[in-house]
Amino acid sequence: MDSYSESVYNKVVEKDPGQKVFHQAVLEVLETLEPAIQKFPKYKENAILERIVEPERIIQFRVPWLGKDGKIQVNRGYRVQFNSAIGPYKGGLRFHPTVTQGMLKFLGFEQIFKNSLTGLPMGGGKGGSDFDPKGKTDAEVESFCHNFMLELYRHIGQFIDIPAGDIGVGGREIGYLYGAFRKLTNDHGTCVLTGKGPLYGGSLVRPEATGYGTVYFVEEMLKTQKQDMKGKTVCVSGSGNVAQFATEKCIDLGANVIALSDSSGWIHDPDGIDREKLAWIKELKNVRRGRIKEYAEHFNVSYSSDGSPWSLKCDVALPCATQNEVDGAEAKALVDNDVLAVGEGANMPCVPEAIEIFLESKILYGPGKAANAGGVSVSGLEMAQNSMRYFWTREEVDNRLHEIMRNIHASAYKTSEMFGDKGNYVLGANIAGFLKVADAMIEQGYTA
Ligand code: NDP
Ligand code: 2IT
Repeated sequence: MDSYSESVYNKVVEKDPGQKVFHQAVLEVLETLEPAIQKFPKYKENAILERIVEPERIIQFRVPWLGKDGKIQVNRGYRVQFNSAIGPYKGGLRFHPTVTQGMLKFLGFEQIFKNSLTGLPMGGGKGGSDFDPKGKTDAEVESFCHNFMLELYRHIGQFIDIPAGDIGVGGREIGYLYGAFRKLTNDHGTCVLTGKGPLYGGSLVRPEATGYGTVYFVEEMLKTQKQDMKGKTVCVSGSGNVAQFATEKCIDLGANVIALSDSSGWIHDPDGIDREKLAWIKELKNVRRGRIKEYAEHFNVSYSSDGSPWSLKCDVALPCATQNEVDGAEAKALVDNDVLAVGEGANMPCVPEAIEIFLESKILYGPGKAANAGGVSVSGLEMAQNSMRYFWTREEVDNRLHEIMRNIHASAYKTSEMFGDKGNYVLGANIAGFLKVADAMIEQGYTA
């Protein structure tokens, strides 16, 4: 890195030495922005890098709630309002016991560039809690969501900050959060959350959007090599929202998904997951809230709590679980097994060494900021529909999602070419996302 970028990175580490995943996300972006920073001196002159790594605002709050035994529990809630240069803060809420301020800063930082790439007017934010929804009753989750909103409601709004789902926050949680917001504010019909149920203002195709969008992005990458998804063998990690709908779109396009996972282990189904099996998985995960191991028992396939799906031979790999889930050895195994394309449904699922291996081997590698932008894109479309007080059909939303994913691919590809590394989607996506936000920051003056 040049000395300017390096000094910005060193300050980030010095200020918050414990926030490792945030450092990782910042380092990747700074390294890839270098050609743009060198080409356009205005970014250094306007201290854009120093400003863009610092969240505009972070809210941290206490969330007391009632356990099923009637005892008071306490968790920590956060909202990181990272950058609002091009639109109100926009990004999901994560409920997972590992959530820290540093994790939400990494996710909020990534969201700035992702949201910019969608072409819609959305800034970057992220929030959540160290609350663990696993094993909790519906009543406990409802109590937590109500108490979380009891503080969050004063910081969000359709023109301020619009949260949505992420790990541990799906339709059930958004429903409870929205109900609490409505009760607290006597305000219905404005778009304060996305991912709402279609009965109360949600957009069709929002649940499917991240997974579908990831596969649309992979399709675009494959097209550059005159390939498509038909007949491809696919490994997917995770079995939550993103993994389920990535699998569904693979089935739609004639590909064969042979692996899925959760945080306990992974299944290998060599015959492939068909629509019926996928419907069974959706019921298992979204209704019964069970473990993927039950799939192996029910369909008599193999299950392992060691290793990962990345040891299998596949044409396409879709990490759709969580950050840093693909290490260097797994990336090497994928490349050695002739993987054609990797599309990140999750945020930052590949460690830096894995990314380097993918880039060096010249496989098609679609980073999360581009490949998983379909979710937030349809969130943007939900906001648009709510503003119009109107609904689009499923087909209309899906067509718009598809077009947005094609545009994101074209923009990342074109930018990689412009900056001298054609086909490096990491560089292309980071620079394309950055330029728009950085220019908006400059136009609005240094205090904005
Ligand atoms: P879900 O909560 O629906 O599913 C998460 C899945 O990942 C589960 O199978 C979960 O297993 C697994 N998982 C979570 N944490 C870990 C871990 N530490 N180790 C191994 N497996 C883990 O979340 P989503 O599907 O919504 O999110 C998945 C990824 O996609 C995240 O990185 C998220 O940030 C990203 N994303 C989500 C978007 C959305 O619209 N929902 C949009 C863009 C990106 P288990 O049940 O055992 O915990
Ligand atoms: O990481 C992400 O892009 C999301 N969790 C979705 C954010 C959103 O506002 O829909």
